[in-house]
Amino acid sequence: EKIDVTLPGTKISLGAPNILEKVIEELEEIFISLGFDVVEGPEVEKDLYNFEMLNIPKGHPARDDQDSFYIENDEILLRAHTSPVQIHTMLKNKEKNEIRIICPGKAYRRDTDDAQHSHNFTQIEGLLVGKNVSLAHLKSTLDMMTSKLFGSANSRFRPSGYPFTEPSVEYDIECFNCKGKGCNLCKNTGWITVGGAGMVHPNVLKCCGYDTEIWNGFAFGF
Ligand code: 2NM
Repeated sequence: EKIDVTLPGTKISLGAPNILEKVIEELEEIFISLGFDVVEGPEVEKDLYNFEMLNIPKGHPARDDQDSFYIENDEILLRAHTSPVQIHTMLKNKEKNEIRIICPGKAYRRDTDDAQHSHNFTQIEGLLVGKNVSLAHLKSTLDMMTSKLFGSANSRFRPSGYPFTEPSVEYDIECFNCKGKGCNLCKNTGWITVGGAGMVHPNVLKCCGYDTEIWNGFAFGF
């Protein structure tokens, strides 16, 4: 038996980076340059970390069986957001000093898949815990992120309501397609919602062992 070494080799086709991984890596670099650490955690979580410690009490609509994937029993579920990673990080921080993290990863919800929904979507959440942290720090951090990601864009906060932040806001940027004039991409509003954010609710900080007379913080989720 002979091998013809002059035969052409098997052609290896090039793959392409996954588009979600690309955006995550880009955002990780942006936030690392701002002094944040990247933290990951489990996708199977306890109800305690996914809801209870985030100031989402029993009976809140967000806990409804219809919204979450409970497995085994009513205490274990596929995480509905990456926020439990932030809770674990605050609990592990025994010295109770400053925290600056982002938590990228998959989240699971009982949504019907369409152009804007997925039952298994990709998220990036962020948490900063410090002293005298303000909404202005939050907005400048988000503006820094969007200007590095998209080039400069006007932005605004709109009032919102989350159980785990107070006050809560939604973060919009001016539509890059029509420059704010209104088009079918931005539903004629001139703005595109990037995500939600707010000042971490004192109940959440207290649950994680932080003295709210000294510490406060902001969080966001996209
Ligand atoms: C969002 C909007 C606002 C958030 C809060 C926390 C924690 F753990 F610090 F309380 N993690 N993520 C948060 C806040 C998430 O997503 C739309």
